[in-house]
Amino acid sequence: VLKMVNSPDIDSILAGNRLAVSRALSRVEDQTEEGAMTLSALFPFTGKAYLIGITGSPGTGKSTLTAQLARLFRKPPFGNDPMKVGILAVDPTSPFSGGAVLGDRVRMRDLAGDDGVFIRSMASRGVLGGLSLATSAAADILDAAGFSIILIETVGAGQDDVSIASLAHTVVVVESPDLGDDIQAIKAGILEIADVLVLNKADLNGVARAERALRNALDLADTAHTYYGKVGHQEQPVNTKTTLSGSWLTPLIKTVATNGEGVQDLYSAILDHKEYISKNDIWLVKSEKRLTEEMNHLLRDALFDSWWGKISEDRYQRILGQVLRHELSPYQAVEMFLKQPK
Ligand SMILES: Nc1nc2c(ncn2[C@@H]2O[C@H](COP(=O)(O)OP(=O)(O)O)[C@@H](O)[C@H]2O)c(=O)[nH]1
Ligand SMILES: [Mg+2]
Repeated sequence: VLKMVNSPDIDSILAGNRLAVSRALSRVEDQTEEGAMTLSALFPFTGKAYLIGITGSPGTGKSTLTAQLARLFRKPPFGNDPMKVGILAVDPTSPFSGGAVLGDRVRMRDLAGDDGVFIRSMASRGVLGGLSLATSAAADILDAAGFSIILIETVGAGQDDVSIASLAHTVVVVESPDLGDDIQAIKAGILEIADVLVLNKADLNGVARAERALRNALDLADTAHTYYGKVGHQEQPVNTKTTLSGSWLTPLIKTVATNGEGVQDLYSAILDHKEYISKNDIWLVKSEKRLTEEMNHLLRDALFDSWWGKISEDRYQRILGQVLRHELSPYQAVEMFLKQPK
């Protein structure tokens, strides 16, 4: 049976009260029991928001692009009642007092005055798995508070990529030509999770070379697609967004986030992907997969905690000693712990 949190609190969050939202975000970030209760009370009101992941190496221009996209989502065609936009900046490499966060704040300063925009930096507080759960929880709170577009900026860092792929409906992978000789996505294999691929900093030298490398990689991944942005080319945009069999083709969009060039194309490509996943029931499949993974993750943690608590320190040390002396294999040790914890 769930203990209920203060219901005026829940009502304030549902009404979009910024202070209440902010407090709830802190609670889930600190992974308190109150945070878990808040999430449970809000859960029936979640599942409506469109989650867009913006991922890529540090310095590729994710924050600048995110701010530009937020501005577009706040404009018509959504008319007099533009959608509310939540921004979650997740950076496990930089503590909250770090320069990157400050930089992001400055870049997003003009958005900060907009009541329909909520910006939150989430810094690392422990393990990566914990951070991805906290990000998912933060997205749920913003969702319940009526933010229908949620932009999640994450640094491409191994495990984190995978979790953004299962959290977001649409994943935008950002590259730039100034990262050295190799394009990062090809090395790290993050092209696989890209629904939309962006080559930002299209104003810099080396953009043609980077573009060729990315197109080759897309070709190899059998998702070749020429969906040209408007920056620096003469070719006509090709409007084929899917293969003949109907699967999504990852477009490559060139942008200059600092002056907004190509950002409208990026925005259109994101909305195309949204339409594609909505039409093909992929939206539903993704949402179900996310919830399944989340429940399994919590279940694993809870089972671990409860078993760990049952094993006596004495017995643990004794069996560990036997393993270290090669008298027991680690497999046998685990079997013994499970059969008889004390
Ligand atoms: N020349 C150029 N610089 C850019 C562009 N986009 C971002 N930057 C700059 O690159 C730096 C890193 O940008 P930021 O958005 O913080 O990257 P993030 O680390 O991926 O979030 C900043 O100094 C930006 O002003 C671009 O399109 N062209
Ligand atoms: Mg950033």
